[in-house]
Amino acid sequence: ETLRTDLHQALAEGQLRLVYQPVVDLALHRTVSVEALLRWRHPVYGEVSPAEFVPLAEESALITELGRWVLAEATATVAALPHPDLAVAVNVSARHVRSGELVSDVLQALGSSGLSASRLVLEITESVLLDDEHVTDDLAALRRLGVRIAVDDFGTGWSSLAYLVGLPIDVLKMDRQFLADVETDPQRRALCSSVLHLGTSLGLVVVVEGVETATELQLLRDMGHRFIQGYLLARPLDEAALTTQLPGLG
Ligand code: G
Ligand code: G
Ligand code: MN
Ligand code: NA
Repeated sequence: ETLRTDLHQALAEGQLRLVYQPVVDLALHRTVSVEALLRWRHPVYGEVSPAEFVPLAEESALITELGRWVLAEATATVAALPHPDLAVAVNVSARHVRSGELVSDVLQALGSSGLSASRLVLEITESVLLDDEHVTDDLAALRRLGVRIAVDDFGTGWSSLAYLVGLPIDVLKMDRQFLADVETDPQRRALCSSVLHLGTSLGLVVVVEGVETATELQLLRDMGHRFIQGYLLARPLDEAALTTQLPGLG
């Protein structure tokens, strides 16, 4: 409860920052985008995880304010880098997507930063896509501007892929769960490979998240998979490290 009050202050007093985790293209051997991830150093409690404070912010309109700050900060930071093709992915909370203010907030961030729309990816969770038409209309409008839409924390089922057909999306981010047991279980491996190929053949960019071991990486390479993110390749980097430590870029 006190944490939520403190969060208002955190925004005002600059206690929040973003770190950026690379997404690597295995075919081109380079970083193609970075995912912006929120960090909060609380003056008393120290580092508080967004897994803890984002849900608190989501209970009120504070999440929209937080989302605007993240959009502004991430677009400005990446626009200022000496990497003209690097994209940035921003996590957008369900409540912000549903607020009806996302399109204008994105336009504002792009306008202020000078970042081209094609370099911005918005990560949303799949449940938001099943909402009403207002949400899909807004997402379609963002795509017409050139912004890409990613489905975050995507699961493993064929059925869920089927209902995504026709929705205004560009990227699938496979949850780390998707890699569970692929090293040891041939059936899990076959499922993983099939879903990756199906997603790709539907015209989507598929990113596998949470790649932690060299064996997982090799399996994904053997499947012909291209886009991965995870501690094995790079941890989230602070802004200063972005100019020097991007795999295959700096
Ligand atoms: O970075 P980390 O693994 O601690 O993130 C934990 C959770 O918080 C993840 O679900 C992630 O998507 C979410 N998260 C991180 N940064 C942001 C952000 O800027 N906005 C929103 N809405 N969620 C975020
Ligand atoms: O929900 P979302 O996918 O946005 O959350 C991303 C979260 O995953 C962040 O908190 C980030 O710190 C975390 N993360 C990034 N790479 C790895 C990894 O290789 N393993 C694990 N366990 N978590 C990771
Ligand atoms: Mn994400
Ligand atoms: Na995810």
